[in-house]
Amino acid sequence: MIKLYLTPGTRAGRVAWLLEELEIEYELEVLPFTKEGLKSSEHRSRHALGRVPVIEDGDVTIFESGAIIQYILDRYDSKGLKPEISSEDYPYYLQWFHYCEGMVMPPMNQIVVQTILLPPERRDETVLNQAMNLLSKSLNPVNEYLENKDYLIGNFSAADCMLGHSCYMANRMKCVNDEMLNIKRYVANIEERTSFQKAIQLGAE
Ligand SMILES: N[C@@H](CCC(=O)N[C@@H](CS)C(=O)NCC(=O)O)C(=O)O
Repeated sequence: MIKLYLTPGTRAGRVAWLLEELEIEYELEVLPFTKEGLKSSEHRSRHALGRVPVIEDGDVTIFESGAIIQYILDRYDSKGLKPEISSEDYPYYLQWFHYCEGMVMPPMNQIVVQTILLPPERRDETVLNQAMNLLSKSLNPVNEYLENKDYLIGNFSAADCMLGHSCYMANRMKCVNDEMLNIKRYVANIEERTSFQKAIQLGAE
């Protein structure tokens, strides 16, 4: 059985969300967002940087949310959450799947560092403003693409577990401005999904 190492409120929610959508049974280990929780030698043996998500599946231990999601889709029944390679949707599925960690998360990471992780005396407003600006620019093409769409690809796909989760987080951090109506609507669609609700509540009880 897959074992998922998850810290509440993090990217690990993407993997939990996919597992819930696919109705795959999994074991959960919740690690607190603390030095003891993530930087223990035990967790560093799974991920050298002491980060989440990580999954174990038999002899396999794998990290990186995107890689984990692809792995699960390829090794388990993907239930149509990944378009066929020959389909018209496939290139755009790949594009948005990777746009998440490639373009949206770098400024988001910086915003988290500058607003939460650094002690107030080490925060830099210029760096924060640059990151906010870059995040907004990175979200613009997503907002445009979502015009007249409920989800990125078809009725729902694993690209939503990646980029949709980032849009949800950006919105929670008040980084989606009021003009990005399509992203606001998209996040509302995501929030209605039972699997998403379950995934983001994990470890919070
Ligand atoms: N690109 C990685 C990023 C992993 C990552 O940075 N995870 C964060 C949580 S969202 C983490 O574990 N942070 C702990 C730390 O920075 O010490 C992925 O997509 O899995």
